[in-house]
Amino acid sequence: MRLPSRLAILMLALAGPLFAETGYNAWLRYERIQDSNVLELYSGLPASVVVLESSPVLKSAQSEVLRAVHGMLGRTERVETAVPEESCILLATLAEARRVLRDPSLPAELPEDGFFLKTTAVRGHDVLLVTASNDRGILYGTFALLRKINLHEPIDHLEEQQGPSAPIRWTNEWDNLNGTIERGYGGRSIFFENGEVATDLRRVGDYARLLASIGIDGCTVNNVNANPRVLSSDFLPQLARIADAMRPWGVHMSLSVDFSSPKTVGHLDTFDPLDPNVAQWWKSKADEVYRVIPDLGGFLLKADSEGRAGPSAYGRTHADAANVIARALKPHGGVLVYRGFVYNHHLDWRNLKNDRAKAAYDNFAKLDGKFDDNVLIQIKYGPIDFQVREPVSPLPGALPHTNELLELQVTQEYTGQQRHLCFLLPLWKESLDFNLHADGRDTPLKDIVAGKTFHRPLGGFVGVVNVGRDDNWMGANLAMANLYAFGRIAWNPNLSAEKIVGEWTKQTFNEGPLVTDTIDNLQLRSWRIYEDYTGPLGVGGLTNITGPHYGPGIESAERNGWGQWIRADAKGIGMDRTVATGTGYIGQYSPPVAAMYESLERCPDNLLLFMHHVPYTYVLHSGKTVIQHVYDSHYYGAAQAAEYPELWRRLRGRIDDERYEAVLKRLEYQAGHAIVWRDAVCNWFFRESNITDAMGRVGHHPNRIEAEDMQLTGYTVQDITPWEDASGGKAIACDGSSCTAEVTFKRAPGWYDVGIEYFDQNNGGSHFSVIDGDQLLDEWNADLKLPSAKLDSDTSARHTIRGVALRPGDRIRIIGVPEGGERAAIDYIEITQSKH
Ligand code: GCW
Repeated sequence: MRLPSRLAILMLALAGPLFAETGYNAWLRYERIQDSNVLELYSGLPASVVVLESSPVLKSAQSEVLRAVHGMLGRTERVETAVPEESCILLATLAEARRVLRDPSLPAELPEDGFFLKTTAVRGHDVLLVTASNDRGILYGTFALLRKINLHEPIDHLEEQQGPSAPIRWTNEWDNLNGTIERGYGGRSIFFENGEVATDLRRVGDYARLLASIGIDGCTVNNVNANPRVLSSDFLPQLARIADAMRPWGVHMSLSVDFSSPKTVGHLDTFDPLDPNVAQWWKSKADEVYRVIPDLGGFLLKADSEGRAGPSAYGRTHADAANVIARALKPHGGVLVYRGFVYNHHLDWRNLKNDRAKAAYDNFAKLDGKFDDNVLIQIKYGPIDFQVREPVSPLPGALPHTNELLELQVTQEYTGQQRHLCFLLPLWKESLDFNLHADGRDTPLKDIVAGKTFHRPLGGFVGVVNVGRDDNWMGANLAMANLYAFGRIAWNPNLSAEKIVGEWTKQTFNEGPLVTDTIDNLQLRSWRIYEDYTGPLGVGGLTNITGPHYGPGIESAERNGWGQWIRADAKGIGMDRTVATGTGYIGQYSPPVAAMYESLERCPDNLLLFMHHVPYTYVLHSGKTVIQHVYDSHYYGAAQAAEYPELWRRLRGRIDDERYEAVLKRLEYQAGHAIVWRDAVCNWFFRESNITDAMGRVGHHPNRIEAEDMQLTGYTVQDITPWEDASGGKAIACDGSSCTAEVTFKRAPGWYDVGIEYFDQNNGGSHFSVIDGDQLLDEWNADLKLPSAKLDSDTSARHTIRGVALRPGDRIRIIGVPEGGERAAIDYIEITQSKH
């Protein structure tokens, strides 16, 4: 029997917002294949796609085949519910496949969510089989098959088995019920608006499809800083709609819960985890939740951290807290995920023995073995907080009797917030491959968290993603590679960064080697370059940690309770975390790892300042002093970032204009902001150490004219705080309706690029125009949507006017027109000889 109508299925598959080239379809664009040699590879593709049983997930798999084949090959498959007398693509469970095909080479069993792709035959007809032990596995196998076509790989002799590295592969979304997203940089929530679940959840379904295509099987939809309302009875039916939207893609919803819920939602007078009424409350609540959402993955709990309620209120342990909820979830097959990110953010900075990095281990290692078997501890890869460079947390090696999850951050909170290109997979790979030598064995992190090392029943990977309503989900097209990479690495941590990024680029853009090579190369280098111009030698984030975690704010880390100290003074820098003289953090590692970090000789340069306090003149393995390394790496990193737009421009006309322009704008902005970072860090270190740059760059900017030195009409000079956020510590701002800054050009006649370093606050949209004599050179609005309303490194941005003919005596005038609270402020102009 033929299903109702293949057109109907195709229409269904193609329904939903079909944006042109906004990035909405991400890596599932299924671009039409033009190359006849490639098309030839699929000439034998069967014309029918067969699904023997009906389920929402199998329907998704089938519709995906139709959509992809239609997109890439321009053909419309016939849909069938029985194997026809002709070749077919068969999507079937292993049990069904064995019954229908009688192929003895089929495996007896497959791991959950794993799949087997096989070219086989029945009654003399070819069968392209996608089989698995469960429907979700079939869906994953289908995506794997379609990916092969998207990558232009042959599919005529398939015999391939794959399974996920770990049972849990989830994302966390830090969405608030009011529609905002904590550390989200891609627009407002797709799940919530105005305190309710969003009315239109089509995007949620589309997101679940993207997640399924990379093997993600769970999604925690609300912020770990959880609003207790999620557990209130009237809210649950709304949440069920989200679960409904994701279910056809095999994605389980889970919820972040607040530990004080028995009191705040349940109106008990306590939330003490050992109180029987509290235990009963969690039990009834879990029963209620599962009545409404039967396939809920479980609950996620952030307790006793950053002001969240927790068991310490009653002198109880994290195990007491986790287990009381886990027991309520257990009868329903749910898990309780407990965040390992627990630390005191009121640490006394004066005490040199205090160390936030020790917190996770100190809190949890002693509780190993005390957690129920449906509890998992979710641990960030580093001991601090998603910094651009951290050592691997020692905690995973210290929990042999506890289920673990590794938490990675896809949203670029500390790594440029999607305005900077920073492809994080190389960082994750380094962490995953790191050998913690737990138990004196070879124990790479990836094996521990997957549950392999200690033979745990559960384990896996969590990515904090925070997608939003922007067309391209994350606010930047190239940042979507981080999401793709997270899914692929959670599926198989042994895949190389080159392979994964290659897959992503080819599916997201197209097959031209110039395009793919350029983009792969940009992505693969971007994390280290970001590290180079932002944070040297493992010192940690030099960003404004009490603000938006974005631009430089070097001393913001010091002299407060947050514990991200860099311990810099006039002589030296770095946290002494040694056992011998420091905080003792290094002693949390197994002996071989501890021995490496404890020793100045053996500690790798890139973590030196995380582990040791050294003088600025300390000589690295590279032969450079610490201070010269800081200068050199920041100049090198900024110079590399300056090349990004140049490299990108080579792709003009080779990819669609929409994404070409959107990415170019970001890369140009990044090149400018890398200079803000470079100068802030170098100037700050220079002032602190009083050691000059051997290359003579730091503090010398011969092409720069400070705004405060220009002839000003209306503009007033402002001191900028912190001082390193502006060149010379000063800027000019306009409090009238329009102000002017003017300077006479005195250099040789020629072609120049004129860069204007201005401040793009988020509380207005000032207008700038630049005039040479009577001629308007350029004008623009300050509308970059940067994360601050102040004049500081978060808002400092550069606008470059290229190829301007200048000669001595030219009067260059900048006219700033403020708008709203934004003051059309300017830091400096920089006039360099044009390369073009
Ligand atoms: O790094 C911090 C973030 C917080 C976040 C916290 C966490 C959701 O700045 O915004 O809170 O980590 O991971 O819980």
